[in-house]
Amino acid sequence: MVERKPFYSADDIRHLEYQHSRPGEAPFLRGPFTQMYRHKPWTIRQYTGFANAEASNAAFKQTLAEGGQGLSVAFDLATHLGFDSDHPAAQADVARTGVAIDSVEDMKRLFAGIDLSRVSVSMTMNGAVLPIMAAFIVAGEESGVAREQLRGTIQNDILKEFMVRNTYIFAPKPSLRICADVVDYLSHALPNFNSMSISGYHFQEAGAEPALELALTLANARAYLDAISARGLDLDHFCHRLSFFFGVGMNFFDEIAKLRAARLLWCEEVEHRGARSDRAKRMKMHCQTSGWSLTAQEPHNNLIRTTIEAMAGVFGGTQSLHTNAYDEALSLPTEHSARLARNTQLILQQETGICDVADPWGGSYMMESLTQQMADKVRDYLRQIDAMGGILAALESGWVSEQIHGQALRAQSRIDNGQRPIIGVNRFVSDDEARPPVRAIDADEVLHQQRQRLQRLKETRDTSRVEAALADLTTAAASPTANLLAFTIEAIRARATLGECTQALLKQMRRHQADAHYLAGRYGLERRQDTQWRSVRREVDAYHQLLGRAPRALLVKLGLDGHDRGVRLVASGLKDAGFDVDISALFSTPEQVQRMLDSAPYDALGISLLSGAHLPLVEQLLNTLGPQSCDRLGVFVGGIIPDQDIPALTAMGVDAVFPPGSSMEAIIRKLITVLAD
Ligand code: SCA
Ligand code: 5AD
Repeated sequence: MVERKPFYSADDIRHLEYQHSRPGEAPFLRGPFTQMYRHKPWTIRQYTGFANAEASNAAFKQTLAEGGQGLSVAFDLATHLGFDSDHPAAQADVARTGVAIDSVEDMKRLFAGIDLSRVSVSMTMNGAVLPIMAAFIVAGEESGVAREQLRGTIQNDILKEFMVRNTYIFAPKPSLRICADVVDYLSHALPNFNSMSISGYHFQEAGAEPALELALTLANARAYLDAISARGLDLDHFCHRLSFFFGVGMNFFDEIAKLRAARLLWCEEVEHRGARSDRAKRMKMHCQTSGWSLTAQEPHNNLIRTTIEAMAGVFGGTQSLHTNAYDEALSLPTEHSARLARNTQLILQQETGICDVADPWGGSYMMESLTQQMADKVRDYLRQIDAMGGILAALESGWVSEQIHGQALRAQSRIDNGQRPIIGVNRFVSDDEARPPVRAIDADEVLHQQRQRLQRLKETRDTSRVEAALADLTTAAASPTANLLAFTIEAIRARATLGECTQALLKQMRRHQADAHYLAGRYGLERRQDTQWRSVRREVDAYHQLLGRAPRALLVKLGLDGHDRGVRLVASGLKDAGFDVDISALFSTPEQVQRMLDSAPYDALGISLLSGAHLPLVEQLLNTLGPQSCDRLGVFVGGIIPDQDIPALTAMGVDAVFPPGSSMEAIIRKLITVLAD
């Protein structure tokens, strides 16, 4: 958190350089537009996608009918990682965390009956950006919308995937080339489409505090500017289509200050590189309220948290906003929870008067001072990153991961020891809370349909045309000057699938695999004075004595789920409590887990799953391991697991399930009880 004083006065802002600037004027600290929401309120843009194209299309139409003002597509994990729905590695994950898209036919179904020349569409896609962007362009083309009319945003921010979100396909270098190809192509062919949404949100979700979130976002943005400018593209030609994306958590004042500081720092950066037009210099952003800040306990409290976060986003001057649904920590939103989330924004826009004044916090002694402090803190981080040789070097050295994970550990230790209050979790806990209904997705049905559709597509297309287009794409991947988006569009138009395009590229660029890490020592250090923690440590010590060695746990990530904040926290907590701990790489298969288990005498197996695919994946794993291993091991599952799935997991042999919000001591105590049993 940025340092606070008990009160602020004119003395705190007298020296500030930008205090007399106006909204809509460089350096845009006070907002990108003069009139801000008076002229046009932010876009209500709710991230939506599940099951198949038809179901998501219906949800899009509903959102537009009920006050949504733009669309935002959530794709499933198979699509993110470049697998068609019939790929063996993707089976458990199809359709769960977003919509399954295999071909341009699916993309056309996704937008059927929606006028793409009028509604702007954001697509959160990074790994498989080429086939998805290509499918969108061809879908527009075939529904009669000219490229110049297509409006929207492609996330196309691969660097943060290597740092946190983990939906990469290729290694960083070829991935950067793909990003630049997309920006280059769109800047000429789709002048109204934002070619990147450079994201801080996922850093915050993974544990970064606001200043670190902003610093990493700007550091990545600099790397993109370097890569794109190296092609000779003029900043004034493409920069206004680089957009930004931030998370907004519960740290109300800092979040507003962060968004104001972000515009200031971006303007300075772009000016420094020689941009002339205001369009290039003004940062535009989307914000999303924090998923991490929401709790599985007393989920209705999340409506209140989201409202407060949404207000910070709006006071910070965002152009577009997603408000999370209150059942976030339980499953994907239901129709009802999605409606309430959207209404939160409609109420802010239409009932409160908040839109009447641009930058309402401008001139506040505290806010101006905090904005400056935030900017200074971020500049400090940027200097550190520069000193390491830039963000790619900082990433490779492990510094980025250590910073984020270190802050996540600190937050967790402060929640676990009660210093950071979370109502309903570590204060004022209720024992008779009602659990709301959650959305269930029939993933098996979607899987079946998608397979049939793929088969039909492959039967009816011109195979030789597809093969030729894919061969051209492979050749283009070997030639640094070819634009890969242009070649992918040809393949997609010929009805090549997303998986086939990815395969064609993989002939030249191998699939990237990262190692898994966690930090030891940090969590225990934060809690060393705390009696609760000491007593848990004593229990682990006693068990250690009994075994004659430290208890040993293997923590694994299965399927295509790349969310690893939870598994890394638990690994650090167990280690500091006295366990020996290993964690698997992401995307482990049951066979890989079996090999790891065979390599050392493990006592506990922890499985982390936030993707909704827990039932099939845990079943597959435990079947592969067989009853003997399962009986010998304590088996634990953590993540987003709806209550109604717990009996099925128990019947498979799972000893305990830990939902979001489980404290470290609750997890460790349960492990010891089960293992000692
Ligand atoms: C707007 N305009 C104004 C104005 N307000 N002009 C004058 N005065 C004002 N006050 C103009 C703009 O310049 C623009 O025109 C047009 O009106 C539309 O406004 P906009 O501000 O550009 O708004 P929008 O079209 O909504 O675009 C917002 C933004 C875009 C630029 C931020 O990139 C966007 O929509 N991003 C959304 C990203 C997103 O949804 N991501 C979801 C990630 P011109 O275009 O002519 O300038 S979900 C995720 O990643 C988390 C989950 C996960 O999976 O991990
Ligand atoms: N639909 C709606 N919201 C989603 N989120 C992730 N996937 C979806 C989806 N398919 C939201 C959750 C999560 C954040 C990253 O995005 O709020 O925390």
